[in-house]
Amino acid sequence: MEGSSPMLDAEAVADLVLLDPLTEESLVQTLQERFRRHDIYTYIGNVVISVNPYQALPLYTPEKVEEYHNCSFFAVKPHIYAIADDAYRSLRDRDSDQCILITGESGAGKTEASKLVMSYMAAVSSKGEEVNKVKEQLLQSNPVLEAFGNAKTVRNDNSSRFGKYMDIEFDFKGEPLGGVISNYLLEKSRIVRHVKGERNFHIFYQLLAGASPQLLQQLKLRQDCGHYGYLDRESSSLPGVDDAANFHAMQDAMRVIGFSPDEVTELLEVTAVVLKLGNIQLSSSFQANGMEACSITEPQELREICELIRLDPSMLEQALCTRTVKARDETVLTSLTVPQGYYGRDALAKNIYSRLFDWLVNRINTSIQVKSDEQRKVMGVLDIYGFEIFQDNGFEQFIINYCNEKLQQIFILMTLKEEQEEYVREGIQWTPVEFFDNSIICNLIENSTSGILALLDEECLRPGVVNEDTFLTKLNQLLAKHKHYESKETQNARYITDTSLPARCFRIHHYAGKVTYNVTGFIEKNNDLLFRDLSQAMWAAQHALLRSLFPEGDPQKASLKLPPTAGFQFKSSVAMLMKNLYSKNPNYIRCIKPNDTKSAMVFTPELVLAQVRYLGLMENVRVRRAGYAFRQLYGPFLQRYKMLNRRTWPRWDGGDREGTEVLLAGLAFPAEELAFGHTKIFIRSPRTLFDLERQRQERVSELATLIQKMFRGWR
Ligand code: AOV
Ligand code: MG
Repeated sequence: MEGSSPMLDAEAVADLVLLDPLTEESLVQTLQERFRRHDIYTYIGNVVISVNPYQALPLYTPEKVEEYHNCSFFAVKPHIYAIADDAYRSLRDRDSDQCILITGESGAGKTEASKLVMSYMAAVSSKGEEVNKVKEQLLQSNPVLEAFGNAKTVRNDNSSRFGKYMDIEFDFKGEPLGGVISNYLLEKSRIVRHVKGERNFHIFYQLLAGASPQLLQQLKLRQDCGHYGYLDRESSSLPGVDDAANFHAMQDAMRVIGFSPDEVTELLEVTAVVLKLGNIQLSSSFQANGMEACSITEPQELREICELIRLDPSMLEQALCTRTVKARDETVLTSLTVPQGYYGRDALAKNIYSRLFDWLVNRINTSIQVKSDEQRKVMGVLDIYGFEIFQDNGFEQFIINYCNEKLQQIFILMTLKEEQEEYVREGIQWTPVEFFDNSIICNLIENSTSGILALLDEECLRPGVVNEDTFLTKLNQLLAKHKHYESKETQNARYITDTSLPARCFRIHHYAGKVTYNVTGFIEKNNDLLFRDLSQAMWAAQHALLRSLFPEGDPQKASLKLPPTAGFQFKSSVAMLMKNLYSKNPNYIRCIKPNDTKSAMVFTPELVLAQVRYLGLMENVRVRRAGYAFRQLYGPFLQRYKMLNRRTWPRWDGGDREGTEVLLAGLAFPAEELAFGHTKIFIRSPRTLFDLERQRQERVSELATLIQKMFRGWR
């Protein structure tokens, strides 16, 4: 421990708990100064903040792995490996299940962080043929899921369009046995529509660029992206991304995971069908009875799709252009209008793809699941979309932000719980901490009778004319008094300074800021309905995989019960996730994106400040140092500072705790600044610690001068 401590550089403290004074400004400045020095990692206690460097830094070499493996958390610079190592050792040696929660906005580095954590654990756990196979399978799930679940967006060239939680399971020796992946709400609207400059999911471009001519022929595809209505010629290729190479890597990964060649073929056939559905063109014609009807103008694409899925083309044609309506005992075939036909076609494409994605996750799980029933310990890794505030926010943002609200809740509660437990363990008096409890906002959204999701479901089920306006009116009636709810209507009733709220919108005051949601599309997206004729047609296909995706298409099983809504499903899976996380010891990685241009070395303070707020970092620091900002085991503490007291320097022969007491008694700090726990010394304010450090520096130079003088004397 020579020279300055990696923790205690006053200009750029490595642990923000030691920030003095603590302001949003000083916090951002510290991150900026550290970023300038390529120190992209910073702590808040045992939380890691990671600022995306947008360049390859030499931080992840095998030597770095060695450096962090088995070292003490606070003896080395902050690093994602340090938290991974700490979590891994707690799991292995203290038998405590862990979870690693990675949050941050789009492009902040969550997915990269999750991969770094996984590869670190693979590197430090033991090696053996069987274990290596498991590790390979776990790691190779990434390229497969990224091919199907990631896409280029304006914010991130490799943006995850789904939430992912992975449990990695270990045996008692700390060797990985397998895992389970859960996925949350894939952004399936991307299949049929994407913003200019963005792309559809990677897999389509990879397939067209990387498949051999034979494979393309087998899938009845053309290599040209521009041929496909769901793709976009202009942004078909990305600088620095080799879609063809990624396709081959993805195929290799599937092989490692254990997909059979037939399974891969079936998977790609269904993928091709989705792409081809986008090329089905409809036009209107008039029936004999004078009614408008919709018909398919390009039968070639339809025929090819039906060859791929082994279905009678007339059946698919009928399902795309008409709808069976049951009236009493009669069934009547009514013709769809052209917009209805396109709506059905797109809904079908979205449904096939999102169900295919679920199938893919399940299929990977079948390979990586632990087969034996031995005792296991679990490390969960959560890589989910961060808080989003756009110009226009819809149902997707509402759902994503709800999830983040829940994660913030669990974050505050668990950090507090952990603090409290440490104080009890150390025998130190715990004084309750004031903090903002966001359960009031969670409740506004998820309460089972009066929450926004429940009211939306109610509206979706109500017979008669339902539309978003009646939904909004209902929200306004029932939530007018809620402190965190606002809309044009309710604004009149209360004194609100900001009256910029547009029509058809409501606003929620989230912990991270105010977000205005436009209700357009809420009902349709929540219902997520597929015409029954279409699911029945899919079920009738002889393609085993496709057919298995549409069990409700079986006419025998046809029930009138509506499937659960998208909101309801999401709420249930979030509740399950929270329960799972609560049962584990949390470790946090909070990612920050330093600029909007994906540039190396550019740090835009205003952008970072906004994220510091979204992530609730100030609240985090406050909770962390509500009692004592700094704590350290007696041994290392005494070692570092013993030179400040003649009774403890150069040697102290007693115990570490007594030594620390003697040392500090000689320094005359106010009594309330210090607390002596069973194994650790606690220091209340950062100032006291810096004072100690300054005195130590002075003493070090004093001693150095002394030694120099002695040298001169000898010469
Ligand atoms: P995200 O997961 O947080 O966004 P990613 O992990 O995909 O963000 O990171 C975005 C890009 O930033 C990567 O593709 C890398 O180019 C770069 N990057 C991230 N972390 C590092 C690092 N540690 N070192 C070097 N480059 C890095 V999203 O999934 O869009 O919410 O939805
Ligand atoms: Mg991601």
